[in-house]
Amino acid sequence: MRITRRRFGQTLAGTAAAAFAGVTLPKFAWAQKPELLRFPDGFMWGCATASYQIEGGVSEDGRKPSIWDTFSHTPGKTFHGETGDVADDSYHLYKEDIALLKNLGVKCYRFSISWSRVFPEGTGQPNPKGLDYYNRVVDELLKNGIAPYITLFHWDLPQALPGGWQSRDTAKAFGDYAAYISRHLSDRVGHFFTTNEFTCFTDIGYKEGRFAPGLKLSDGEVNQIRHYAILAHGMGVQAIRANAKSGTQVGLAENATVYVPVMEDPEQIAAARRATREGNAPFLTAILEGKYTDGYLRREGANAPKVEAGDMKIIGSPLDFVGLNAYTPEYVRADSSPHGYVVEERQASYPHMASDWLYIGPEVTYWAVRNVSDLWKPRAIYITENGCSADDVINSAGRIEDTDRVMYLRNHITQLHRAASEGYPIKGYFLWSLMDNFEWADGYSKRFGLHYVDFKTLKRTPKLSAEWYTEVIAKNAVV
Ligand code: GBH
Repeated sequence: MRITRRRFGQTLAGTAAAAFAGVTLPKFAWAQKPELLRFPDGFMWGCATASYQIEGGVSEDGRKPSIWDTFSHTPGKTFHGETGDVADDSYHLYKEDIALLKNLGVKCYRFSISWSRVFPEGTGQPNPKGLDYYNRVVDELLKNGIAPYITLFHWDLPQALPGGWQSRDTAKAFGDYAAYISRHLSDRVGHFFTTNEFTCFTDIGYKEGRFAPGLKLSDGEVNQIRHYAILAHGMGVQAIRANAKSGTQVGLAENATVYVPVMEDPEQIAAARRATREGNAPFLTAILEGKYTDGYLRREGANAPKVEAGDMKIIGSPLDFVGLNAYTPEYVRADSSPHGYVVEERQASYPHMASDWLYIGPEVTYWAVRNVSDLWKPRAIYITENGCSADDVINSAGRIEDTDRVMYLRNHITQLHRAASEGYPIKGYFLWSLMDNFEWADGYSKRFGLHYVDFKTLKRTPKLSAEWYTEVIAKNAVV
């Protein structure tokens, strides 16, 4: 087909067309350099970390152990018996870490508070020196123009709490802790996440035993733990509402299972929505609907959680935003089973990053936002974590050329751009992670950072991905 000058001109913006006046036009419109994929003005680019993974300083200034101190010091539980005793030593090096954030140009930083630094016994008397550390971090961030976003609970439960998440009292203790933190920090911190990733501190800790506290309890016991966990979230939301400065925004950071339709037709997309609702029934669905689905209660039968009057109302407390940690997809197809969908089995050849579980599927970043948004219409959504492990090495020039991580991130952020451009209420993105850190049961063997950390010297070195992310933030676009 012949493309006339007139037709071609219509496909270009006025300024671009003017630039071509008088020159021979290329044959096809798509030969033009495309515009960058820009994000909405004010989009919040950030990085994320968590207390036990970066802080070290485990017995300083009155901090007492969390269940992760106990677990990592138990032989055989973590890679090479590694622990968070020192980690990145961010307890002492936090100013250096905030300088790294500043160099990236991030607008915000998501970090978590070590509950047992502030309440060494989990409840009762607070430890002012513990809070002081977070006062220093918050002040240093603000001094550098970076908005602090605080996660209250990222798995490091105070060891002193009797029964841990097996006890309903732990939910109540979490509410008291949330009240105290929000009372003292909300003059400077505008956003709080209650908990991070329910399955990791309930199912993986209490059923599979691969995370702290390393138990293998029955389905009924685990469902009760899950219930106390979401109850804690709800109590936390209410405590923050009652104690924080007005206008403080509250949400959570959840690794909801992300269902990607096998193809984009209305039937498969509807199946992905159904799967999102049922597949996340014990956690996100219960929180955003204020009830357990009939399907979940039926499936669990006698093992379903015991719910006290008023619990579901607390659990369903309205949120200002939903935070989604997006890593790995499940592919779903519509079928005629009672739920109307089937989750596809993963082929052995399906590609993954350095962590065996980290299957590559950039569409998760789009579908995480879209499924949750279509189902529950939250006011705002953040991607609270996305990133990957890679087998980083320092080359002979002293550089870490992590092109695989850049590939991973570029594709995910492109998918996030799609969600933003379709009008979904996506407000920000936190890259996991600012720097290599203690990767839980994998110890220091899996690196997720934009900065390489030499765990002997604690020296931080920016990787190629840090350079790349700096450009993304500066241009507010995929680069
Ligand atoms: C997040 O979890 C965490 O919030 C963060 O602390 C962590 O460092 C980051 O991602 C990277 O892992 O034992 O093989 O079954 C992501 C979700 C769920 C992934 C638990 C690893 C256990 C893997 N994680 N899963 S395996």
